[in-house]
Amino acid sequence: MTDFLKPRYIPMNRRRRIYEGKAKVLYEGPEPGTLIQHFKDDATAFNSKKHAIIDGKGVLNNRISEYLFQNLNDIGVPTHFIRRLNMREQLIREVEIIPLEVVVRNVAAGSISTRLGLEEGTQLPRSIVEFYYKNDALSDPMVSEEHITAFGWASPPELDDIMALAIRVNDFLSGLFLGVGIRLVDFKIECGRLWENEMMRIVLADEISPDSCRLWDIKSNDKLDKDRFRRDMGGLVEAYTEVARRLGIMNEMENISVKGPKLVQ
Ligand code: AIR
Ligand code: ASP
Repeated sequence: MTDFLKPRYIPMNRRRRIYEGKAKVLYEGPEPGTLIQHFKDDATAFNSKKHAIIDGKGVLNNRISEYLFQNLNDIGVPTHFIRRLNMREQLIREVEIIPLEVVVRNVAAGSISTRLGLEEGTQLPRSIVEFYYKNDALSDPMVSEEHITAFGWASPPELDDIMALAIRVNDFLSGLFLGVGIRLVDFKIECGRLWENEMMRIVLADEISPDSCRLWDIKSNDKLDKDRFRRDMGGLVEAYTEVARRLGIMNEMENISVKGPKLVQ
């Protein structure tokens, strides 16, 4: 093969790091307009006041997020996801991230319960979309559409697209999780601007995983998400593994939480 036709393999330590977040790293991708999204084992909560390394979490989130994004791609929801590359990494399209955390809630839990005095587990009258300004220094404050358009974080038509995307993702994922005995209580998404030629569209970016959703077992109400870490309940990897198992994506990673010497039988 002539040299320029060979796939460009960049050793991990020589890749250009574009951005490092709390749970993920973005590296330059193999083609212009692509990035590699790497899932770390870091868990943080309460704006990084609480931090731990949880072996295997990154592998699980990479696999679960791949599954959910691929399913969303398949029903025509535009996302940044191209394909999973390996245990911890996926190839994505480079987008300009809109600095909002878009939260969709079906059942009261977490900050809405605290803010409005709603008992956790109360069904909301309808799905509610909330916006938070993505800014660690300010602890991601809640903002309204007025703030978003006045400060130019997103234009009114972009905000319409973001809302429609968020509702579509909620409808699809609620059904998908219900089918495997899980209630989608709430979740957070991030959106980005993707340019193709002269056209721009809003696409789903970042990840969707038990780090960014509240997932409760339908029957027992057991928490299968990051609240296990936030609330010191333990069993996080076991819970994420259970989500992966129910989604039918466990196969090659049965033993990811097993570290150190293994008993040979
Ligand atoms: N979320 C918000 N910021 C970061 C994340 N992961 C997610 C939570 C929860 C939802 O958004 O994981 O699923 C609402 O969070 P809260 O704390 O506002 O109740
Ligand atoms: N905001 C994120 C969470 O609580 C992480 C963090 O605050 O460090 O899920």
